[in-house]
Amino acid sequence: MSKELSDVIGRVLPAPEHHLNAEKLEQARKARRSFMGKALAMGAGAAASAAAATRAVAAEGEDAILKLPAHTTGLGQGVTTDGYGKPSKWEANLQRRESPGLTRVQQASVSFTPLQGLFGIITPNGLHFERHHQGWWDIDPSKHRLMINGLVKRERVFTMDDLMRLPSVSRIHFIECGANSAPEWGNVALPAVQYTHGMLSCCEYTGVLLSTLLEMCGYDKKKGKHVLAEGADGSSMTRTIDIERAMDDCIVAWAMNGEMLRPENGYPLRLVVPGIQGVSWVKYLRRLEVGDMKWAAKDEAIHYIDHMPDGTHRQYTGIQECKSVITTPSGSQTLLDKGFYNVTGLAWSGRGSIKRVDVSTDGGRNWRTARLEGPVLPKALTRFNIDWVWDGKPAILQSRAIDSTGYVQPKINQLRAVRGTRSIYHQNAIQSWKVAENGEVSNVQVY
Ligand SMILES: Nc1nc2c(c(=O)[nH]1)N[C@H]1C(S)=C(S)[C@@H](COP(=O)(O)O)O[C@H]1N2
Ligand SMILES: [Mo]
Repeated sequence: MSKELSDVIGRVLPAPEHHLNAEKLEQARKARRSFMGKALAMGAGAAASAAAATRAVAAEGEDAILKLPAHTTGLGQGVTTDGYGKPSKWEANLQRRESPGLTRVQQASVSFTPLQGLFGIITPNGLHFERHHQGWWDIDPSKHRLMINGLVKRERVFTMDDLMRLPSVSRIHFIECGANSAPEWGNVALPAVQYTHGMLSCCEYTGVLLSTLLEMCGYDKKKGKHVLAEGADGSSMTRTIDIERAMDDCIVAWAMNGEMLRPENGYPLRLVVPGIQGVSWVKYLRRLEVGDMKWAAKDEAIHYIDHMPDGTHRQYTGIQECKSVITTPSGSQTLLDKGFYNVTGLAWSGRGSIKRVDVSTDGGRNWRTARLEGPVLPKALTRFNIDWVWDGKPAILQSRAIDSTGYVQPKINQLRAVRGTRSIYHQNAIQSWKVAENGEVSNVQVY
């Protein structure tokens, strides 16, 4: 980083409900006001006053670097062998949360990933979003079975041990609930990216390719056109997958991010359907049936359909189209001073890999191309970063992703022109975050 850049670097105050209690938030705001006050009193120009504010922070910090706190002089704690390792206590507010925009019936059925607090592309297992149609279970793997039946030469029932002996693959893919960002259809401005986009996660999955299992069972290559996947929970979750997709990149997975699946995410077995909405990623997978027609199960005939402007319904619209969102700065965060910011976010496409991400800081009038951080993988989240110097004036931050098919992420009004406003699913429009003069970031729509 250049000297100039280090002089003007800004600070982001994380979203209050995620990291800080109200008292700390007020302290930080007061501190900000007093820095800005000092800087303005010096009568300096914008950059100079930001630099002065930054030096005020640095000067405060020097005291801390000169002191020797107990952790530099004492004996630290011994190794942690009592149970599963945990994050730092200072990170305790980074959690999955219930959305303020959803009413719960008996118990909450969705928890959202705190995208604003994550780095890179992998979602830690303890922060993976959850969506349960009928609650989750911790199923005994020694009793769990997977049956493959229908249009196959050899119907089979597998134990977990049988499955885990087979040739396995490990691949990184995103999972996004089809209803992610749904409130934006009706311009319900949820306050933070955790709630607007947090039904989205990305993990490395390990399991046996569905194609390996179908070949083993001798599926009917002439008549077998579809595969039905069924879960072992009370939701009767059944979903149809086309045979081409089933034979392409679907995984019958037992692990995520190097360890066995978490119970919330389908332990001990789930289907991974890369690029397709979360509902097809059947958890607690217990049966796969090869058939010659689509099943039109309840979760594909009544739910997970798109209401079109002409009154018709679209069915089997599983693909998650190209989409992106800026995760910092994002709604409910506060920019503490003018100056340099690393604007960062995520982009993904159910049809392939991300080719380019453009970022605008003026509501879509001007665009600059962001840096894509590697690895850029198909049907996986891609991290992007771009430099920005905030001049302290109101700004609107947006990102626009383009995938390997050339598809460009639409504006909300472009999407509404085709899809109307009564949909729930597949809302992939450009997200806008407004930065106010006082540094507060909020969710707005730009047409
Ligand atoms: N058996 C079963 N599979 C399921 C569900 C469920 O309720 N039961 N929910 C589906 C939905 S709608 C989504 S978005 C994803 C959520 O996966 P996650 O809870 O691991 O995030 O699982 C899908 N698979
Ligand atoms: Mo979902």
